Amino acid sequence: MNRIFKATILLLLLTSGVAVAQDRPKVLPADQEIPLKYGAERLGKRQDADMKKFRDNRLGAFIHWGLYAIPGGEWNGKVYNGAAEWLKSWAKVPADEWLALMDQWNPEKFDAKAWAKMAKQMGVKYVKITTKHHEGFCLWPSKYSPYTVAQTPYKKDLLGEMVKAYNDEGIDVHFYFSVMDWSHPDYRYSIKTKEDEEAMARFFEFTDNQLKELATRYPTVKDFWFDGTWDASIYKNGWWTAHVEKMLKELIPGVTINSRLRADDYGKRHFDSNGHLMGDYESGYERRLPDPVKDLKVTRWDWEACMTVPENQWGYHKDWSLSYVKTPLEVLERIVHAVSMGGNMVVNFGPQADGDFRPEEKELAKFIGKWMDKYGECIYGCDYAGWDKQAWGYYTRKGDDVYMVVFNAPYSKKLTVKVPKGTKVVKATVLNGNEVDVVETTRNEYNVSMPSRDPGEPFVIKLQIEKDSSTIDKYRDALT
Ligand code: H76
Repeated sequence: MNRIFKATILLLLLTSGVAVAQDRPKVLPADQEIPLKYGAERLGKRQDADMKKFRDNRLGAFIHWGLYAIPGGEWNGKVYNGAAEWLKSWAKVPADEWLALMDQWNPEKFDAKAWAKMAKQMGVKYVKITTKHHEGFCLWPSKYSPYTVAQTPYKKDLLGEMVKAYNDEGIDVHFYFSVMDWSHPDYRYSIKTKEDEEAMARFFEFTDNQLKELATRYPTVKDFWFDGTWDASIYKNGWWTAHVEKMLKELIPGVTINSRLRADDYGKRHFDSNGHLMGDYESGYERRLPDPVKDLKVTRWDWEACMTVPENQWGYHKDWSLSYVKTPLEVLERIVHAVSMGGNMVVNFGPQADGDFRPEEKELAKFIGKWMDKYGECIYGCDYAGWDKQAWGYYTRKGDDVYMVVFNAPYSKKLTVKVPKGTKVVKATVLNGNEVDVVETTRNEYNVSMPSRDPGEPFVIKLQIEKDSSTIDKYRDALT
């Protein structure tokens, strides 16, 4: 009986797939580590100024813009519910037919300055732009591909316009780049023959050229975020992923690279065979947040999550009624939740083919911006606080300032705060508001009074703390 029960539980765990956080490799004791040529280049977080900036930015926007915005999820009269940027694959459209969409690429309403203004108003500190998604269409006039914006009626360098406009607003630009390229005849999913090997060698050279081109044409780029790196042809060539990281870091000092690019000598992705993160930050959290225990316990590294607003639409899809669409408040909660666990959050936008944003996205950007304007202090430059999570919401922290971000106001109007031993709360102030009462109820526990606020808006209370010399400031598991 017991055995059957255990087997059932195991089966449930195994089959629940995505719901179970991916297992982290164990970090081996140093003397048991396997020597690797293409493993992690460093242990622990990068602490240089560029990485700090990446981390302090905390809130970013994703822009998924390419030919897929034209059909918007519909092909030959049929609407596909799958991700719009994958429509070529869902509807089995041959590459030449798909790439013929280039003749229709002419975003007349595109206004880089207006886009940058929108991002600025939303409070994002960086924007990740799809320079080239899986379809292969390049938003810059790449001299290595016939499928670029230069060969469309629009003609101009869209990427260049964006980089300039965002940078002019003080917003960092990150490049999304899909290695997998459906437009390129030399791309292989796996290597089975000598011919495949030769084709893939040419493909790597082509990709290197495009990356060098991006890095030299747009030297203010701060980050490369690689995608489409999950095929055997790439992860079995870990040397190439290590080479790309090195090449970009030589071309752009300080640039950051996501873990998704990387594979080691044995084809291990993200984390090498010794359990160490490759690249500068973990980028496995797509449409989900890390599990604070399973994912973040082993060691602490930088990470960035990204999320769609509907369930799974990155590129523009004409029908958002086909899946649940997160409310602006839900999006906000995920941003705060990410920062409370020590990560960054990137919110996705899929602009229309005409260069405008759909009304839902404009509204979302406004909502987030309004809140960030008032309460951004608890997001930018903030980190995991190391205090036990309470049901009212999330803590973030900047040095000795601890922020309570209250999403669920309790009926009692008292917000419980449990502090680590040796820590005292000496003052509580509502951000943009008044001081509120703090009463010590029992050892290491306080009640913070709720201010009277608009119940529809999460608010923030800043706690000033004092620590005695016995306090050891160490990270604890962020049980959320
Ligand atoms: C799967 C996949 C891709 N990764 C996301 C960030 C989107 O670009 C999606 O198409």
